[in-house]
Amino acid sequence: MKVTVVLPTYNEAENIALLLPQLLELDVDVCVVDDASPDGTGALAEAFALKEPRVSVIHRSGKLGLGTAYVAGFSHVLAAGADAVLTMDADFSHHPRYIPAMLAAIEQADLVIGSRYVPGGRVLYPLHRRLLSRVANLVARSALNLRARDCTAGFRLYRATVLRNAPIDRIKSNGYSFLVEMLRAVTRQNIRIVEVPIVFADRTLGKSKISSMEIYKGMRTVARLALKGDK
Ligand SMILES: Nc1nc2c(ncn2[C@@H]2O[C@H](COP(=O)(O)OP(=O)(O)OP(=O)(O)O)[C@@H](O)[C@H]2O)c(=O)[nH]1
Ligand SMILES: [Mg+2]
Repeated sequence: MKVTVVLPTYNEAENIALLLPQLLELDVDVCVVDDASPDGTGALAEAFALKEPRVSVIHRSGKLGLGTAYVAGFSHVLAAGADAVLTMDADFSHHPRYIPAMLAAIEQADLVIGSRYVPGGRVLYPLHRRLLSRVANLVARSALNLRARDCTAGFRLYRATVLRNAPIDRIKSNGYSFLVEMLRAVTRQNIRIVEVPIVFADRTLGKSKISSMEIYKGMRTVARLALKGDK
């Protein structure tokens, strides 16, 4: 099975300098989706791509958001023949050490989630962010009737068929709430979901991009989807 990692980046130069070599030790290809990061992440990724044919880079014109970065990455890697697509944050919150367990789990599943909220999973965030993450997850899960324990996780491994059958171009949200809307879109296909426990660590390098605007937009997305019902 050819597995490609879609790695959205915005100002993650220090992190990808360490992460790309670790990913390349695994049996995966990598597609970096960089939004013209001012810190030179795009150029650094390009230097890796020159040396290593398993790395490709999509350069976008500016910070266009996490959701559209995933969508751009999905179309690129599906066209290049990926059988499964892994998404993860580039800041080591999603540690590559969990990827082998996720790759093993996809043999019996259509979607594997690197999950903070199954036994063995944990979140090493400061208390206020832990609470925020819990509440966001609980609200999304109950309002939208989602089957996963961790509905807001960006650490996911999708079979290509799942992505091909999902109405991705109809997804309206772009930032972090894209993940919830995406989960809702794919779980309508009645797919097999397996959650692999992960310990989610806070970033140690680089800066956070999440803003209170994103949190507000996330709540608005859940409300919009819940009100729409099953239509
Ligand atoms: N291409 C692209 N990547 C983005 C954008 N926004 C965030 N990212 C990347 O998406 C991943 C998650 O973003 P983070 O800033 O780590 O968000 P977070 O994990 O909620 O916040 P922290 O806990 O502070 O790290 C990281 O790899 C970012 O570099 C964007 O607009 N475009
Ligand atoms: Mg992060």
